[in-house]
Amino acid sequence: LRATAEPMTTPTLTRWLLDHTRQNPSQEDLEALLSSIAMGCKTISGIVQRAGVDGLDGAADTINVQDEQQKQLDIIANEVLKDALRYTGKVGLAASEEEADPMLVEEAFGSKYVAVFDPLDGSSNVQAAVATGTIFGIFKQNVECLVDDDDENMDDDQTRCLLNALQPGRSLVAAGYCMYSSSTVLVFSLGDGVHGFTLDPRSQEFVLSHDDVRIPERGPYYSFNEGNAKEWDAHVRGYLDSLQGVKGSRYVGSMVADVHRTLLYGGIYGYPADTKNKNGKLRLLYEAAPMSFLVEQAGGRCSDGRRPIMDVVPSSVHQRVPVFLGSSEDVRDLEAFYSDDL
Ligand code: AHM
Ligand code: MG
Repeated sequence: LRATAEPMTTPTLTRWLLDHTRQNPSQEDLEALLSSIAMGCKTISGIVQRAGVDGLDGAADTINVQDEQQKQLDIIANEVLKDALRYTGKVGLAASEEEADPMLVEEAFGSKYVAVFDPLDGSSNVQAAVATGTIFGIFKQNVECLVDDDDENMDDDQTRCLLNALQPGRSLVAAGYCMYSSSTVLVFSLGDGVHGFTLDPRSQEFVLSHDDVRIPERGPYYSFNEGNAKEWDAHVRGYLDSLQGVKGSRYVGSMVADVHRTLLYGGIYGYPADTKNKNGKLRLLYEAAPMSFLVEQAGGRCSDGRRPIMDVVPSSVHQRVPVFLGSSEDVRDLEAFYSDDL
């Protein structure tokens, strides 16, 4: 077959990944991982869309490690993603919002990659059919991980392997999210820009819809849960006061949807610490860090108020962190409100 100079149609994710692998052979593993995650997201998208019909939009009778009542869909989405990752044979360790501890993947002991994910973020919105999403990040293992079943030191080996999950956002090699909303959109970065693909409901293929996403330096919206304002510190309250009459307010209450809008239109998204939650609500490893990776790759900025989120090294899997991310100039303005008391 003779290749034409210009592609005639919008590339599907499958074709885009094939082209990308040809140009970046060293990223072959990552592209295989991304392909499997995309399959998992497609499955979750179908399940979320039918949840009201299938009676799956309610709570489960289980509590997760963070003392949150799980939704039925949290549990299902977690299983779908675990399966999708397991069968790649490339992920040796996986950490999920819905699992107390990172999981060693038996089928792939010793393999190079660590996956972290929030299978269905914003699931409290599901009953109202509001947007939800899957967030994921991929690290390379940085601690040698060899587990020998016959070895009397097996427990020590496993403990050492689990350390691979505690890496800062700066070490991510890929991250992304899939948003389940009026359309299903997969947005990811392999470390060279941000790309978005929309699921075509007819062909069930992801097609390129957002090539090389760049976040504007300033944006028109701020996105905070202002119901918590009384609990915030004076820095955040001061910053929010400075925005009144300057920016519009938009808050879905699903991080994926709020970050997606912020990436496309610009502005700032924040979930600050408050008097009840000293480190905020969002989890560093599988929410804040992957989103920060994407926002930085799109030219934006991410901070906990005083330092880049990407530099925060987790000491535990479910550690929380205050989050401010979005347009670089907007996040700098917020940081200036913190600089007084450094
Ligand atoms: P979850 O992981 O339990 O779904 O919680 C995370 C979600 C984010 O998607 C969202 O930004 C935030 O919680 C909303 O919290 P709140 O309802 O306090 O505004
Ligand atoms: Mg979450």
